[in-house]
Amino acid sequence: MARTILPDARRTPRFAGVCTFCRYPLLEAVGREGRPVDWALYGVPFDGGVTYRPGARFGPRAIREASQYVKRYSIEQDVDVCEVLSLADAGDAPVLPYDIKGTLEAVTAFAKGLGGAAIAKAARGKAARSDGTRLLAVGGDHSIAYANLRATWERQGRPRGGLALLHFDSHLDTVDAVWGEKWGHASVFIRAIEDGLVDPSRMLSVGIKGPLNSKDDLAFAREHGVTVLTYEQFHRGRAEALGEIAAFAQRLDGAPAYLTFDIDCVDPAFAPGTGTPSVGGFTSAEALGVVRALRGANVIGADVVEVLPDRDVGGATALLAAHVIFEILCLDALRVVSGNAKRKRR
Ligand SMILES: [Mn+2]
Repeated sequence: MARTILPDARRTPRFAGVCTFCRYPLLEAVGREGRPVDWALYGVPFDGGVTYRPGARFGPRAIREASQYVKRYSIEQDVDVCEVLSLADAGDAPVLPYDIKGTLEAVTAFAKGLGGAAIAKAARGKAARSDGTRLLAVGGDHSIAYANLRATWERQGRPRGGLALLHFDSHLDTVDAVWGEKWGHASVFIRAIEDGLVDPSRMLSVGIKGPLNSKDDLAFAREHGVTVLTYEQFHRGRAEALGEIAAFAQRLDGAPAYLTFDIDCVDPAFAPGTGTPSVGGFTSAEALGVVRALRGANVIGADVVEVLPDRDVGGATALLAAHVIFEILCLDALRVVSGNAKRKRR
């Protein structure tokens, strides 16, 4: 029996019904076959952390709407996410539109309570996965990643040294403060590293492009040993860059890794609906390809952020974000399948 029961598209067509992410059931509606869920997807309708154009608070709704036509089987990865994983939409986290820090605390508390028991505690349980519910946050601006990262890290039993981070973005998001604000969307990873949630020596930033404020913008990443792969490096040698991404994932050797995907790493020609656009980036196909290249990574939490529907054209950006979510879930489904295959062989 499939772990995720979808509405039958022949009875309830994809254009009918109440929108949830990819038509996954609402968390409270998940039947016994799917408990505890493997992934709780939730929206964070917050854009109080932006430094340029606001509007990403409408991202979760737009992505839910765009995700109705995301199907369940991946040709490229040869995996059916609904067969393998129990997936649910947990609704939206509470936000305080005038308060970044307060929002991050509220979202963290919400996310910590979602789905099955924390991974460390659930290790002895008899759940299909036996390691609890993983969290996928849909933004919102990038500041919300801190909350989902913190909740994930805590549910992992606060691993010392922090989680590995697979980061797709135009920007490094390691600016100490903007206008005196230390929790905005440009400062997420400096805070996450300072607070021990992320291990910078196991952080990969993919798709970085300029122009930057100054050369100093790169200093924090360089000094802390972050691996940076710019879009231009990818563009000049695609096979080599994909190999580098795959090798990075392999080197993690199953260690828990968090994936954060800022849609602005995609060229605004393909993803115009974003708040801090930067020209010359991944095509839609390339964006899916770089996520697929992480095959084998143990993704224990993720976010997809910075979709700004008011600037979107024909819903292209929200649609791409929905497909990026699918690709992230495929990575985890693949790991489950390969883990099951190994157990059978023994
Ligand atoms: Mn970002």
